[in-house]
Amino acid sequence: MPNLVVVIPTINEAGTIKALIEGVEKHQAQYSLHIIVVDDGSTDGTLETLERLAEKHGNITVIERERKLGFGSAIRDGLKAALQSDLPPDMIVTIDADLSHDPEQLPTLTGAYNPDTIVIGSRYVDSGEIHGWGPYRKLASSGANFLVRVFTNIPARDCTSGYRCYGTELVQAILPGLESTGYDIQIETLENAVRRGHKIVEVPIKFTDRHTGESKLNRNQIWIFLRRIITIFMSSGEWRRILKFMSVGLSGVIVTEGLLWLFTDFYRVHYVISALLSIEIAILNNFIWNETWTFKDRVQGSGIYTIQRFLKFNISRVLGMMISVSLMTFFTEVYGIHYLISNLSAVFIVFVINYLFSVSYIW
Ligand SMILES: Nc1nc2c(ncn2[C@@H]2O[C@H](COP(=O)(O)OP(=O)(O)OP(=O)(O)O)[C@@H](O)[C@H]2O)c(=O)[nH]1
Ligand SMILES: [Mg+2]
Repeated sequence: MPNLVVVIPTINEAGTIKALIEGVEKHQAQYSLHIIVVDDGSTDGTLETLERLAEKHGNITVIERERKLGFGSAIRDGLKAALQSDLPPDMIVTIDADLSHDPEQLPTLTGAYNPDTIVIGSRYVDSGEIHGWGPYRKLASSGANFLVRVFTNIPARDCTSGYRCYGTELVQAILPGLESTGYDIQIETLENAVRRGHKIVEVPIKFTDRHTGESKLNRNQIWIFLRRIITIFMSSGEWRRILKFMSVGLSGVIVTEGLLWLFTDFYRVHYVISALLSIEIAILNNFIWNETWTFKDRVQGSGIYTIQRFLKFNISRVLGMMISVSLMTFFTEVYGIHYLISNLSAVFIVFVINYLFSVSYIW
């Protein structure tokens, strides 16, 4: 039977903590189970409920902290305590206390366990579900994950999910380097793991919005999260990808101009045909460089998947050119901007769109 420690951060979760813990305890037959609750000064009866549950089950430790020290800090303290448990854990699961994460799905997460892996209970893989979120929460969550995808090298769809199963070796490796006190701990853990060559696996979960209790997620956390993305973007060298993408774009311009000259002046092809031919060859040139250099580490699948990526790339470039010409015409005709400046602005806008599209939908 594997040793499992379940870490639960809480502040005022009296409405759900009992059901959650009973739900976890149901799996007693499957694991040698230990539960660690990290509470930040609950005043609604959470602690009293926990006391009763601890007496009943005998495998619950409550770390009582006097005031709100932050979600990330609670997770770090929970992981640290898990490593120091009497029975050294094989794996450590983190789960929210508000029943958004279904304890029934614990075996789904631990089933994908590996000592050097983080298993994410994911809402954004096939069969993943979200119940009860309005459009604003959906947009905020997708937006956060989109930014992580674009600006970091974390290969996961649901980087903000807190339902996870960590291999113990992995926690031992990454814990000393963690510093987040807020919700940004979610991406800090993933980035640290990726940097050390550990793996990330996602399994589908059903996520349900909290029915009781108050959300602890405030606006301030959004800025802290964005700051963490920028820190990772700079420190992981992810910014180099943009420079690579830019140089590939420039190589495409050189290829187009060179071939245009060659076909038109040397082979006497009509310059419009030459242009079409050279543009298509330049697209192929750019694709090959991006596939084998810019996004080499993100390439998933070969053969038919490479062809699919090429088709997406090809279509996006043709659309990009059309947008570019339309924008240039618009800036020049409607705003009376000089056509060279219009062109430069259009090229810049399309470059940004192309990059975002490439990084999020192609590679
Ligand atoms: N100990 C501790 N626990 C926290 C802190 N902030 C949040 N939590 C707990 O962490 C879990 C996740 O917090 P939630 O408020 O549910 O955050 P969320 O799921 O992003 O937001 P909602 O959608 O409103 O539920 C819950 O169990 C909280 O009680 C904190 O500062 N300290
Ligand atoms: Mg919640």
